[in-house]
Amino acid sequence: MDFNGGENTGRKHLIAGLTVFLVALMAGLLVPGVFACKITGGGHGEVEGADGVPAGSFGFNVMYFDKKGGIVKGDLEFIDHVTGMNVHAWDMEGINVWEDYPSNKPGPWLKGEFWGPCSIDGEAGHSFYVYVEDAGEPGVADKFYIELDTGYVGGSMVNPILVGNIQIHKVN
Ligand SMILES: [Ca+2]
Repeated sequence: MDFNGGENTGRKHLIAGLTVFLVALMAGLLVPGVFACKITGGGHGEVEGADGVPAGSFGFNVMYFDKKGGIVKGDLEFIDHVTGMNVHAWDMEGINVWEDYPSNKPGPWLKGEFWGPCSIDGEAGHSFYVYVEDAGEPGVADKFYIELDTGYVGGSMVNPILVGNIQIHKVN
């Protein structure tokens, strides 16, 4: 019998389990009584001039955990494929997540927003605001809306995204 080998395997499993736990802890999903939220999404929304074709691609991952100083972290990439404009944000300023229509079944839907500084076509010093809705899986009724300090608006607060999914997690 190779007791050392068995011990190493057990240790590897323990380390793997601890890693999963720590990642979940960092995401704030295993701590009741502590407010935490996380919004992730990827897909295509509508943009002006695209005539309903999926032409506004977005990808983001934003989270907040009220321990550890309560810092909002995440990044966002948005590309308008009609104009070629590229928006990039890696320094989040704020995030909100709330439930709407709590009596609706199979709801509730979760809604969220996040904002911060961004670059537009590589030019720093801009800012963005994003509003999203998670209406379940798959993301056929989810919504994505982005507004920039330049006055640009992409996606929609009314019409669902054309491709993709938004996921909102909230713990408190
Ligand atoms: Ca969804």
